[in-house]
Amino acid sequence: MSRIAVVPGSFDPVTLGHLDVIERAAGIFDQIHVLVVHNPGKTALLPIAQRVSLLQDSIAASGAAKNILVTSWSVGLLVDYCTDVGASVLVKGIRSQVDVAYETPMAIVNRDLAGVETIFMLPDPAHAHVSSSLVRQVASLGGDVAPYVPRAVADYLQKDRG
Ligand code: COD
Repeated sequence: MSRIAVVPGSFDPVTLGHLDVIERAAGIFDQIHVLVVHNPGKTALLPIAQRVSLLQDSIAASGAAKNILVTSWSVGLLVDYCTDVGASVLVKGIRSQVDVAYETPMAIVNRDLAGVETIFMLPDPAHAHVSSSLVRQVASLGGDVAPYVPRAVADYLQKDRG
């Protein structure tokens, strides 16, 4: 049986930290579904379709695309998507105690609701400080985001700035 894991996130935009978790998960599971989900608690920078496109370009450029599908989900619970596609695992990156506190209740509820397990993956220390919100802030103030994001994202944000 093919083991599918879902790597969900806002990915607004995808960072090198996200990409590292996605690539490592792709080395463990048969199939990875990278799922772009709107987080109502955050003010969005990029439309969902743009985030999907930047993820696809970044994953293709990294050479890890073979068993990775990128899509989005806007209807209902995250675990509804998992049930629909037959995924039994969610993979989340954990950078700090703050991430643990945020993710733990969701992991327990997702198991209660649908029997979907959550696996927490520690970050590569090189990217442990990187977040999409940091990237959005640096970009909005005219700084260079290239050290934190895949090339496709840096080019897109640079172009956007004109
Ligand atoms: N290194 C490693 N991991 C990282 C890094 C990094 N540098 N940066 C981010 N991550 C991890 C995050 O910890 C997270 O696990 C994932 O990557 C995605 O991060 P973001 O910031 O893109 O996405 P979030 O945190 O806004 O998550 C959005 C979700 C929609 C996935 C989340 O809110 C969620 O799981 N919602 C559940 C909705 C639901 O069904 N609720 C009801 C039951 S709980």
